[in-house]
Amino acid sequence: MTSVAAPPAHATHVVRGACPHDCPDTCAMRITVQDGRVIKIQGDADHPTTQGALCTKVARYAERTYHDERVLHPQRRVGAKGEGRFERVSWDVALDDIAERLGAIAARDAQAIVPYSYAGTMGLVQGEGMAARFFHRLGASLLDRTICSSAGGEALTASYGAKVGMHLEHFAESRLILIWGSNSIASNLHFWTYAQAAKRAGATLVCIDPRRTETADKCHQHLALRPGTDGALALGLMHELIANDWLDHDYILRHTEGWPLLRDKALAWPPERTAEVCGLDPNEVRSLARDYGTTRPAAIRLNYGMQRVRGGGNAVRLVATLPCLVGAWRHRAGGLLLSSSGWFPVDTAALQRRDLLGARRPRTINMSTIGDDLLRADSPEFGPRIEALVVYNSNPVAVAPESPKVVRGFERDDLFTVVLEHFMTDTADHADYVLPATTQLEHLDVHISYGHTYALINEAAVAPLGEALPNSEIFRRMAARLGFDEPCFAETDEQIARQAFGAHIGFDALREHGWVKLALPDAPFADGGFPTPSGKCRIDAPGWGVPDHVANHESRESTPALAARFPLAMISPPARNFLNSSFVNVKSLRSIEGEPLLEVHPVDAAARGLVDGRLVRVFNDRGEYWCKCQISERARPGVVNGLGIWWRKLGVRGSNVNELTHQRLTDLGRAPSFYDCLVEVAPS
Ligand SMILES: Nc1nc2c(c(=O)[nH]1)N[C@H]1C(S)=C(S)[C@@H](COP(=O)(O)OP(=O)(O)OC[C@H]3O[C@@H](n4cnc5c(=O)[nH]c(N)nc54)[C@H](O)[C@@H]3O)O[C@H]1N2
Ligand SMILES: Nc1nc2c(c(=O)[nH]1)N[C@H]1C(S)=C(S)[C@@H](COP(=O)(O)OP(=O)(O)OC[C@H]3O[C@@H](n4cnc5c(=O)[nH]c(N)nc54)[C@H](O)[C@@H]3O)O[C@H]1N2
Ligand SMILES: [Mo]
Repeated sequence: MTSVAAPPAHATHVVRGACPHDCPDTCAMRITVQDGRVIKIQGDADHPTTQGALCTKVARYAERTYHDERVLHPQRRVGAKGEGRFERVSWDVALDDIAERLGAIAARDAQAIVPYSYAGTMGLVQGEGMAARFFHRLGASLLDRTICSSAGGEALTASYGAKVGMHLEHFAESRLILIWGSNSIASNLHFWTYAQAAKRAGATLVCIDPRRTETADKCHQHLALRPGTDGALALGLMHELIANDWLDHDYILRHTEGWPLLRDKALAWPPERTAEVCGLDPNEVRSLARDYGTTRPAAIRLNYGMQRVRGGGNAVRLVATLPCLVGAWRHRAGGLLLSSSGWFPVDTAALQRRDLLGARRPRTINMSTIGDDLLRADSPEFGPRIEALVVYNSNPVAVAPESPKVVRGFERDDLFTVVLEHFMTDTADHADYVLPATTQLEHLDVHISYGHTYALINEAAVAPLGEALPNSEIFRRMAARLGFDEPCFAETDEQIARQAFGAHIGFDALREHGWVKLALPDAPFADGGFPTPSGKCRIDAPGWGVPDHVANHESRESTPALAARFPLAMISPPARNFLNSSFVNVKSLRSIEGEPLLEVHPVDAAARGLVDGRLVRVFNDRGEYWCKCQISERARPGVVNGLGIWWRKLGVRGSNVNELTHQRLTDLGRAPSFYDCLVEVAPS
């Protein structure tokens, strides 16, 4: 027997972590632990893209983990739904009752049970690992996870064949960077580091965003177009590339298919028409086209902000065509990055075990229409009424569109709702059971990134707090109670993590180094080689056709009568110090954000008698949202910016921006059109 010396009292050790949040940066973290408690969280200085820096939010992750409002024991509802009154119960009581309730529903039709989850953690183990196995084995409804990126994701797949693009690091060498539909400083900070390096080396930065963001402030130019007109702008740029022959004919010929069809469409978009639709000056269109047509290498950092409108998918396809037209891909610092997630060799079949469905083909529920779907009755088209929801890694009552309907759905007395959470969110308030989940400091996971090309490990730094359990363990225990005896339900988190990348990225290498860089070509499409069947960029894609500008669901052009009553377009981009609805309850971050705000241009404010700093009522036919008015030129005329997804209960009069958004979907990807929303504003 070997004896191990006890560590000296108060010794510290450092554990490798990965930020779990839904953000392109997926930072490598170093977690310092003392006496079983995390005392410090830092960005890993050795990780190439983290470079030792974390954002304000995650630098405070310990504050989140040790928050005195953490849910640390299973809770059973005693009050009315939404009231938030619960009593503590044991794990056995909670899990026995949940298994019995779900089992009884499944005996009639398991499709009446719906999992509801998104990217509260992006981990492959605590995300759709054991959870997906559980729901597949059960035969529950499938969930179409569309709430964030599926319009752009489908668009990239149509054009390039997968969600792939430039390496983050190479932006530092670009001479021109278009930051398109992204507030990088707020939501993609580690990209901004590379953009800054390029700027110092003489590159021009252009921001394309209806809002004058902090990122726009620091770019050389800002094109404040109307929301939902990016497709028109891309067509207008193409018009100028054609007219001035700034095209790379050789690249187009060898590495694209369908250009003549799009070329004809683009010829109908001279700068004047483009400017009229986009709300820009024709010279802004001309000068951007000249810069893009004549500067090498030119890169586009497209991001998901611009695809949350009806035509978001077509717009992404149009923008994604631009680097092919000018041959920007020839250089490693040219091309486009929307997402890098498609580069990762994730073994989804092993993680999620769809084969456990057998011959069953359950219906699919779109998470973006959960408001309507919870209120639907049985019907041949819809299938059974939803009788049970199991929510994890998501806060739908705050984040899903058209919350008046979402709330009504969650308030149904005949709905059985289980929520796995860290906190009593708006969604947890509506649960029958709230089950305490571990945070990233308390569980093992492995991660990919959608903004860089490194796989990462997250080791458990400390033991779970209270009675919290990892999501994986909660589903493992539910599976056991329902008698699921396939060997995959007995696998440990480490066994699941070891399957995540198959043989491509070894778990032991992740454990040893903390991260592993994917082996990819430097300039992936310098000589074509897109992951499509032909290896070409599909400008005309079978089943998708040729992209075109698609007007918003709600706008002056498409719905003039509605626009007469609700003349302002509202976008609702993230608040810098929150991560969607996460961190709203971390006091230090909430105090930086202050209160829910609506930015209104001075001209629009004057026309309505709005006063800076006063409460306003923002409304349309769907609902009302109260917040503080900030009169500011960050808003363009005709557009108001409702910042951040506040918890309803921490907002004004229990409301947040999603009171106003609708459930109509995007052209591709079946996604919500959060930023395609007409409203009116009045003093309150
Ligand atoms: N601090 C912080 N970081 C985050 C998040 C957060 O909530 N807070 N959220 C994370 C998540 S889930 C995601 S998906 C990513 C999102 O990250 P990005 O896709 O980079 O999007 P955002 O920074 O949210 O930027 C959206 C920007 O798009 C602009 N915009 C709105 N409508 C349009 C339009 O029609 N056209 C154009 N061109 N621009 C438009 C908005 O004004 C806003 O500045 O960020 C992640 N990072
Ligand atoms: N109006 C408007 N609405 C929007 C957006 C917008 O820009 N405007 N953005 C949309 C976008 S891009 C997105 S991605 C969605 C985001 O929607 P969600 O994915 O629902 O994101 P969050 O609001 O951050 O909620 C995640 C929840 O998961 C919990 N969580 C975190 N880690 C774990 C874990 O390990 N286990 C368990 N059980 N729970 C965990 C957190 O405590 C948090 O409450 O919102 C969308 N909604
Ligand atoms: Mo997102």
